[in-house]
Amino acid sequence: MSTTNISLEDIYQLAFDCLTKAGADQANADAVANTVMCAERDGSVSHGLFRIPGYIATLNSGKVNGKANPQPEQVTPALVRCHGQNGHAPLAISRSIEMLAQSAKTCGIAALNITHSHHFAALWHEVEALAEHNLVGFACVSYMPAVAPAGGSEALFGTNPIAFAWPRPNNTPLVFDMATASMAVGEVKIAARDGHKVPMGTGLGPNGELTDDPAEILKGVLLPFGAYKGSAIAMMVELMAGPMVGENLSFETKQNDNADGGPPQGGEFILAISPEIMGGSDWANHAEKLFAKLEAMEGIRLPGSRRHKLRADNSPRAVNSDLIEQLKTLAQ
Ligand code: NDP
Ligand code: PYC
Repeated sequence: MSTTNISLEDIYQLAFDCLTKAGADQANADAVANTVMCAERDGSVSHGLFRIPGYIATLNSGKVNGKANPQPEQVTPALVRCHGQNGHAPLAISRSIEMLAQSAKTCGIAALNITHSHHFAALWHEVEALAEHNLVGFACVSYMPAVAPAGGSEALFGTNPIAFAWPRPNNTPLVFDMATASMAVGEVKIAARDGHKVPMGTGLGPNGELTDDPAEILKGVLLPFGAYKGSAIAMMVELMAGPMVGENLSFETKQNDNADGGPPQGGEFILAISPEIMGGSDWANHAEKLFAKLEAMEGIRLPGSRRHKLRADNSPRAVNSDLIEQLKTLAQ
């Protein structure tokens, strides 16, 4: 694969230009371009520039409103709701997080429901934003059927990611952000594009056979991580990001989607908890004892640490050259 070095500023600008060219207004294009730039910066390549053609497809097909103006509302002291106005999710999220954080600081625990929104990004943005307020964050979102429930071979669950952040005062937060599928679809597509195999157990080919060929899995189905345990968590996400927030289950999402290849409409559930109110003033020091034990163990690293290390490096990123050329054409 040939790559082109591109600065973080140029990554942002390329994404922004593609989005505005396709009809997004300044606020929406800025929110998505920032999410994409942060993903490239942190090495989350499957949710960086790679996603721009999908975002553009939804603007071109008219499925997504590039001029959405989502406004969060305080439903109860501990519940914030944001109707996404059929826009891409990043603007609805960035406009709602502050209200959620203030609610959690008042009530000890608060939730945010986002509906009528199109999520195509990594989830760590939303939970890290809460950790910056010294809050514990949890987020989940569903997708479209791509994953067979454990024991089956037919897609029903989305790749349904969950993300968790634990604030560490004077340090980067502890964050994990993972699909409940063995691998995100984006990662499987990148492996197929770059000619890499994936671990056996990632998914099944079109005839239900186990395979390590990502192109075959894309014609077949992904498996949940951790067999029936991951399957149960994927099911939980279906419920929490669907009926619990007044949104669709993944199979319903697919029935309503126009198959333009971009993110479908769905919901997101985000929870914020104040460990200070919940557990008392020793929460941070107490948690550090666990992190110290983990970091002292041979072969262990904290989730999120790879991304945070990459974030400290401001130098240009190597991006697939064909993708850059495709995006330059879209931006003109
Ligand atoms: P990965 O399997 O790459 O990583 C999952 C988590 O595990 C990360 O927090 C990662 O931390 C951590 N991790 C990885 N290796 C280790 C290790 N050796 N030790 C400790 N921790 C480790 O992610 P996925 O493929 O499951 O998901 C990729 C992205 O796709 C996510 O950001 C997710 O939000 C996104 N996604 C979005 C969807 C949507 O609908 N919007 C749907 C599905 C996925 P680190 O980052 O430091 O490596
Ligand atoms: O990579 O599985 C994925 C995904 C779905 C929606 C956004 N990312």
